[in-house]
Amino acid sequence: DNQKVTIPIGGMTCAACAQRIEKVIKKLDGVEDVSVNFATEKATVTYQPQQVRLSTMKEAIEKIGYKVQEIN
Ligand code: 9UX
Repeated sequence: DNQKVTIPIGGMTCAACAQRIEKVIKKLDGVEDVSVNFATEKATVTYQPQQVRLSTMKEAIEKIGYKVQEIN
């Protein structure tokens, strides 16, 4: 079954930042849906836990220059 997670993201300074992040997360195998909200500074991701790890998403976000806060 898929899982849904909310990832708090720091460092977004415009709405296009949210779109940049959506683009890199969407590219990961196992990610089914992603929505990044600039106003709330959160990404909501639906994914297959057997195919993609949270740490992989975190790395992808940090690689393009944003910060990931604590994930529960
Ligand atoms: Mo525009 Mo948001 O370069 O980083 S996408 S401020």
